[in-house]
Amino acid sequence: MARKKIALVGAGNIGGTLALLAGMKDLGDVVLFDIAEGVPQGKALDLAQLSPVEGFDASLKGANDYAEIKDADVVIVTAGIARKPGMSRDDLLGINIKVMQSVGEGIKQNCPNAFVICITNPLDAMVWVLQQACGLPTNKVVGMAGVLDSARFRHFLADEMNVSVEDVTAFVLGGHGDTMVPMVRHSTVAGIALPELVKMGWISQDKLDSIVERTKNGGAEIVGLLKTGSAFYAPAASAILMAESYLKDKRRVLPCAAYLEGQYGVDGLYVGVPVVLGANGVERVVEIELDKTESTLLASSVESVKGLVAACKEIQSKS
Ligand code: A3D
Repeated sequence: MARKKIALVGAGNIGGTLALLAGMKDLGDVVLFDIAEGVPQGKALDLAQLSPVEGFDASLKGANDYAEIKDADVVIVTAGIARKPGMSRDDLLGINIKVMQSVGEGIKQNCPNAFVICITNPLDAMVWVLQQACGLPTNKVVGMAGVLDSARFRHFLADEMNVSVEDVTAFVLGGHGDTMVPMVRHSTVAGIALPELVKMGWISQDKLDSIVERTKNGGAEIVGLLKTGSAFYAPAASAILMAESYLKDKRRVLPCAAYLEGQYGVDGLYVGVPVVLGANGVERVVEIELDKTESTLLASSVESVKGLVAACKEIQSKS
């Protein structure tokens, strides 16, 4: 059986880490694409020289020509610019729209059957632009944010309660930004929901509230520390988890930015919701009943995504 082909569009901090993880997990042959000449080639060569040490056979290649992503099974997109300190995700909009249009064209021409995962910010708007530009079916184009946001939530909770991260489940709904909705009622330690754990004295309500806030600002916290870019290890690992679920038809239930057509009362937008990811891409959107507070928070998150998409449409209509 031929090896799968993974195309990584953008060979920056996340792109390089994606290539490393795809190789270490033997997901398939990797092509790193970037407009910067030499960068994808240099990273690919460095990683290829790591393969004998780690013992994987996947090939790694760098490219500046879209023809090299031909027939890729999975495309993970990080092309664009990342946030600098003091810069909001929305500031990235104008620049990254143009990047998504060129990447979308490259995908349309070379790998129209791929499963596409967008990471470029502002995420919920960029995945919308990318899907429009590449024209692939909406179940084959998703955004990565929820796996990362819920991993951040899980890490903070496990750290606070001094338990294994493996036993903490969490998920986050809504757009990727400070309006995201960490779902307290649906997050657990070994199946015990967080409100129950507050009653049991495992965590105080104040601490839980501060962890929810810290999760919402998880990206900005790292931007503030790094000063020259944004998080890349955990974002890369999160997208690889999604790619693996697709390639191996695992049908993991993961929070992703998925195209909604009526679910959660949203139509025609990408919003973070739990979905089943399998060989057909997004196989099912998991629609849970929300209480009043959750509905209000989600509605405000959806409004901010709508605002971003409207801004994209305006910029596109002028260009
Ligand atoms: P960075 O290390 O700057 O890499 C971006 C790469 O894109 C650079 O190598 C550029 O040369 C390349 N590039 C720019 N324009 C193009 C183009 N037109 N075609 C191909 N390549 C191009 O950034 P990064 O890897 O740290 O982050 C990449 C993106 O992910 C940014 O938009 C971040 O804001 C975003 N990000 C999202 C999350 C989410 O959870 C959604 C988390 C972290 C970062």
